[in-house]
Amino acid sequence: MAMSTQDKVKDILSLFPMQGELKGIKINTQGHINSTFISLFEENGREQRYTHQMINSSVFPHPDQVMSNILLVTEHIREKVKGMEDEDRRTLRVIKAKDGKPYAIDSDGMYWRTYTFIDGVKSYDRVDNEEIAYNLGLGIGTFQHQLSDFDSSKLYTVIPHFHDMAMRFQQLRDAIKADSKGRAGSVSKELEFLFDNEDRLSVISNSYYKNLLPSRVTHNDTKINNVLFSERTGKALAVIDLDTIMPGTILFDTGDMIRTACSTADEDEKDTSLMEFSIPYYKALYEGYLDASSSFITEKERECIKESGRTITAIMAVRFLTDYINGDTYYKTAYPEHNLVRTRTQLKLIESMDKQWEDF
Ligand code: ADP
Ligand code: GN1
Ligand code: MG
Repeated sequence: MAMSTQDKVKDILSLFPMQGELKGIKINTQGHINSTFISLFEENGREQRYTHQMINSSVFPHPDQVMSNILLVTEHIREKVKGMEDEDRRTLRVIKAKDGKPYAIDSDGMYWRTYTFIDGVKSYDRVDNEEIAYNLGLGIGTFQHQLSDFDSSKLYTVIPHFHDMAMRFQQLRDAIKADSKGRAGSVSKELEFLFDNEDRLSVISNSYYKNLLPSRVTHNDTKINNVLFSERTGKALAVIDLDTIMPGTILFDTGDMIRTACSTADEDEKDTSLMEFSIPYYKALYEGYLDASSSFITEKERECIKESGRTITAIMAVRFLTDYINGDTYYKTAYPEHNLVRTRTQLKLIESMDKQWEDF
């Protein structure tokens, strides 16, 4: 009988140097890409939790390069937060395997990594008050600031053209052409909107890939649940999910935080009438972001922040729809229409931004 992933976690634990007795393993289902587990160990009455992740090898064909990037970036941030309160919890800490590598490989050839679990935090899938939005903006701006003197030539480009809208539209066209699940015909309304608006939704992405915007170290996946907030202070403590750290424009990061923090419904809310763009959340987020970033961003970057939210929301719509048409091969899904539901919330969010564009 095939081994369950849960059993595999237990197996893989023996390759890492955790001390004490294993008290339990829980699954975390928040992310769409990796498989995440939390273990609890007890040693001499002291409890310690760890995060173990099986890296998705179809998304990241070179997990060793992903881990090289993560080690460099977390070490850089750790230096920056030395001496600060909660310094141990302000970035991920990679626990190397017993053989000294930042990952271990299981019997199926899958790569696993271990981090210390960051305790005493809250994580959100969306914002429900302006303070959270402000703190998210401040947190992402601070993260970018911490990395503003990092030499980006040290980073591997683990997913080339990750936020390249031209490539994403091409992937959508390829999916429609293949139509491997016969789904393309049922999404003509969504396709029509995207193709009708392709040019205007591609402006920021095209500008970056034509070298018209500064290239900086970019997280590339700054959705709100990739930021952990201190339970005690409410401030952003650590920006996690560092898999996609690569050179990019900081507008990709402002864009994804706007997409996920200025929306009034979840990314997979089925009732799209609940999805609106929230101007109060945007204002709070923008203020927090500028409080941390105004010293290093250019005027042109600042002017593009508003548009960056629409750009990244559109990129997600294209990617979710492409995956729906392809038969859900990229994102984790809980039911057959999941990627279509996600597409529709993103399109509704764009519509709501468009409607209120002059007001924020
Ligand atoms: P994915 O790439 O699948 O999104 P993430 O790295 O974002 O995976 O992890 C999924 C979730 O697990 C996060 O949203 C967060 O809630 C939790 N998580 C991951 N690593 C840690 C950690 N070191 N400490 C606390 N929570 C974590
Ligand atoms: C994925 O890994 P996760 O769930 O934090 C995806 C992001 C998308 C996001 C949409 C490597 O992020 O690009 O914005 O889903 N990550 C990757 O929710 O593709
Ligand atoms: Mg994540």
